[in-house]
Amino acid sequence: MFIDEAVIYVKAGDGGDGCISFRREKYVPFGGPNGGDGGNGGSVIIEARKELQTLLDFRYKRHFKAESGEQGKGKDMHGRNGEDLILPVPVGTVVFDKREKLMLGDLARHGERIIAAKGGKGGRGNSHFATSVNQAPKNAEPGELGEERELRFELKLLADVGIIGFPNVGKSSFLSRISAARPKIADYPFTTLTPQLGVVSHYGKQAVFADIPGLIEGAHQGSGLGIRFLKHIERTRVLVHLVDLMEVDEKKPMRLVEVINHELNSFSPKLSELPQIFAGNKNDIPEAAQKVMRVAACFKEQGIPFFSISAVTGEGISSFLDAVFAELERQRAHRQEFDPNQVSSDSALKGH
Ligand SMILES: Nc1nc2c(ncn2[C@@H]2O[C@H](COP(=O)(O)OP(=O)(O)OP(=O)(O)O)[C@@H](O)[C@H]2O)c(=O)[nH]1
Ligand SMILES: [Mg+2]
Repeated sequence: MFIDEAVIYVKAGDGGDGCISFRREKYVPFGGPNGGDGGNGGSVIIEARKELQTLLDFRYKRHFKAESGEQGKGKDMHGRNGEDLILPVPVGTVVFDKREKLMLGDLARHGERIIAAKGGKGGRGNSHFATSVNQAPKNAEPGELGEERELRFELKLLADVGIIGFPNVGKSSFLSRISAARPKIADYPFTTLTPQLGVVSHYGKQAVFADIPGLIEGAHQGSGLGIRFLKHIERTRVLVHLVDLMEVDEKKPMRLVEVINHELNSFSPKLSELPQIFAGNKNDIPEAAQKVMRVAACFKEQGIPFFSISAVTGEGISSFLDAVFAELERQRAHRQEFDPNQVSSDSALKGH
């Protein structure tokens, strides 16, 4: 289980002060009070949105303030209310008051909202304070202060994309290149022993990628690290299948792919049916780069797109991610079409 977290500070808008003012009319030396009320401050509202997958955006901006109400004006004019500030979060986000350690809400459905900080009420103007004894009150109420809070968001993440391939092909290097995750990388097989998740943002789209231990032939019979860890990618929607260009036989590149697919199928036929996007890694090494054309041609013959990337230099990764995210969007749309009540991250609530 991987929990995405964010801590932010929110402040609702203050209420505007009530106004002290008196009527001025010709021939009336002391007009009555006509100070208007201050406007209410805007509240900070948290809203669940199904388009969002992670809390990544809150790593860059952490302070949020709603608009304050305007002060009241003369002639009984009410000050303008401050606008509410709506902060979108992914469906499945649980909101806590950090200091009080209090849960404020569990936003389980698209469109659900909670008020995280309430705007201050505007103060009343002096026209409210006239009495029979005091016809010209020189007092008005100040606006209330808006609430402020430190919030903690918690979101259970499920991987959207699984990274598969033989040991040492560069799966962890790829994840560390595209996310803030820092899995162990080393020049020997089975460096990764447990699944690692990373949050990836690509042109405003977000997804969670899972890096898992490498698979080898016979894994389903227990060779290498076996296939038990495949359960961590069972509920992903797209697989990134990496091939080491140094290892691949350029005449029969599909051979390596078939071995992996056989292992996936032995674990779960459903897993082997997930869409896979293929890339040859390590194209920064000249001998590897020389193979790319031929390997790509073999894939193309079968109508399968093939990308050439380097997890070290970053070459080719952007267009590869374009393809991965495009497929992911297709899968998400497909899922919603068949089950409109299910939103993309609701399964996160059910646990892993
Ligand atoms: N030249 C080059 N080396 C790479 C590239 N990607 C990974 N490597 C190297 O390949 C080796 C294996 O990389 P890892 O990222 O640990 O591979 P992995 O697929 O996660 O391996 P396991 O966890 O053992 O399955 C390391 O020495 C990396 O530095 C690449 O694009 N170019
Ligand atoms: Mg690894």
